[in-house]
Amino acid sequence: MSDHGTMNGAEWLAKALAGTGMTHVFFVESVMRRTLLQLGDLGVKPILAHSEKAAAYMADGYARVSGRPGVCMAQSVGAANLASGLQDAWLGRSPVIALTGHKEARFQHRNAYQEIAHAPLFSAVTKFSSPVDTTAELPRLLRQAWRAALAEPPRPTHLDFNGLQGDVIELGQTAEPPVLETEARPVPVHRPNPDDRDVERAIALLNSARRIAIVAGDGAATSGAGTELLALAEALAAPIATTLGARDIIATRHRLAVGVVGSYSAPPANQIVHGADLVVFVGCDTGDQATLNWTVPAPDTKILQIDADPLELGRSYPNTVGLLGDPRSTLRRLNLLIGSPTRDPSFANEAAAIVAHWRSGMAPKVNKNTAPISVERLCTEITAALPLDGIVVADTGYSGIWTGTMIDFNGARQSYLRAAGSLGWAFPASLGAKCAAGARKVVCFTGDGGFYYHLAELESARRCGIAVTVIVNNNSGFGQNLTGVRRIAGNRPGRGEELIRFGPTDFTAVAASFGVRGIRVEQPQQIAKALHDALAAEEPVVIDVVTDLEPRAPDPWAPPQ
Ligand SMILES: Cc1ncc(C[n+]2csc(CCOP(=O)(O)OP(=O)(O)O)c2C)c(N)n1
Repeated sequence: MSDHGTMNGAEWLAKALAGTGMTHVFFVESVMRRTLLQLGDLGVKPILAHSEKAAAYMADGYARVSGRPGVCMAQSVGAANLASGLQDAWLGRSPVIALTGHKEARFQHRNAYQEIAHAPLFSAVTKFSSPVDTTAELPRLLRQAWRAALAEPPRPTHLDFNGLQGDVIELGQTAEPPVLETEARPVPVHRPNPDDRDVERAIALLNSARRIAIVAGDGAATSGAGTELLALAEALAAPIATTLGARDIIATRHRLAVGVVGSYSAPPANQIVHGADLVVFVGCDTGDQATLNWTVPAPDTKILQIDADPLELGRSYPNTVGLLGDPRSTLRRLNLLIGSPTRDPSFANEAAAIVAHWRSGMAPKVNKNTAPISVERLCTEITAALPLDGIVVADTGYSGIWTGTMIDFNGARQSYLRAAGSLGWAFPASLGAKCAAGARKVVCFTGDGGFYYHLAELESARRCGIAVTVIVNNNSGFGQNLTGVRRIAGNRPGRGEELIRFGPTDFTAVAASFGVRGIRVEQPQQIAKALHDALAAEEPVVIDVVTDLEPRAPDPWAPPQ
């Protein structure tokens, strides 16, 4: 602080961020060195990543676990890489704040080295993006970026600082207090309640339906609405399906839980939701993944939809009664009004029978006791080993389907984070998640294809002491894509496999070269001990599980054409 009660931009930024309770930021050198040093002095740990995309994924994992903004930073030429890493945070509704530098005005429009326009790069992946040209503007613009990131729906925001390294802003002075918010709150920051008239319509609809299915989406999970969801489901004898992102919202073994619905699912949930005469979407984006391309439920199904974002109400299903409100608050209100009606339990019983039938059909794979290891067995072992407050971070593709269908969660303090679609997201995201998780254990589940993307972050994990357990489902290829490639290649043996096969690679040797402990698992009997040892360790551990490329993850049930 100078004599005049002012401070430079670096000090302001560091104090403002530290004042929010943030514990880590994620970056690639060369950016905002003064700010990063001051952040370190204030107890906020700067995590140096090996690529900007990984830094963005780390900030995303941090944000998803903490419910608070995750911050990532890159210099001008790294901005495009950083923006590409925000795609998953955008799709996954995660409050990531990206800070970049850009060259000063005198460099613009004259072939400046290493620089293209940043605004177009960030326009598709942020809901607020602004240049910050002077230190005087920094406080209000950072407050705006902060509020916008947290506002419903939470999504990335971006500030582009004057100076290649954002450094021009760091030098100017400001007299504003370094404060970003009046009260530190996680998402959802506000919990609005729906209009009385809409609530009346909703109650009438619920009372008139016989076969009600609930679909809890990512917004319901963010809202922490599990208890209220179960209460409504019990009162209505309604099975609960979830999106992949809400897999952890209720105990997955609860008798009303029917699993993940949509395209990354096992058959029961689709079949059950499709058989409902009223579907209650709670905090669900009703996108193609959640609805199997808008076929589950069928397009003309009666819908009651609860969402805190008015743009979501009726977006994909025309026959919708909408309740604009926070899922948890809104469900509380509905529960009070609905009371304990006498309901016919036959739809819930039907649903439970479908789930039980599917589970018994999976038993041979779950219990498979020989090599090659079945992924269903691996997932069941993860269920058994996961601490009561453990966190699973899953990559996209089969990693999402397998973990979302075959790992069970207790509906209490266990968490499940999944990639919103970007292959390779899980490993860096798990590192960020661990930074926010404190003593909670974090398990990353990735295929070898996904793990290859950001192998270099093994070095970051070791250097920064980020103790995650990385489970690599090592089938030496892009397993999920085998079916599609074979279809195009005319099912001729071997044809097209060069499009999807890798390895074989021993990821324990890769890990060892980074100074990270590895455990190789080739037999199903070795899984339990490997998980036990890795989870007991206070260091990162890679469990390299050798599996086979051929087995297929569960296929979703689709309605008859
Ligand atoms: C950035 C990106 N590129 C490509 C894809 C397409 N894709 C989805 S799953 C997948 C294969 C994943 O392979 P791996 O991680 O080894 O898991 P496996 O399917 O073998 O279990 C690919 C290429 C994607 N989702 N994201």
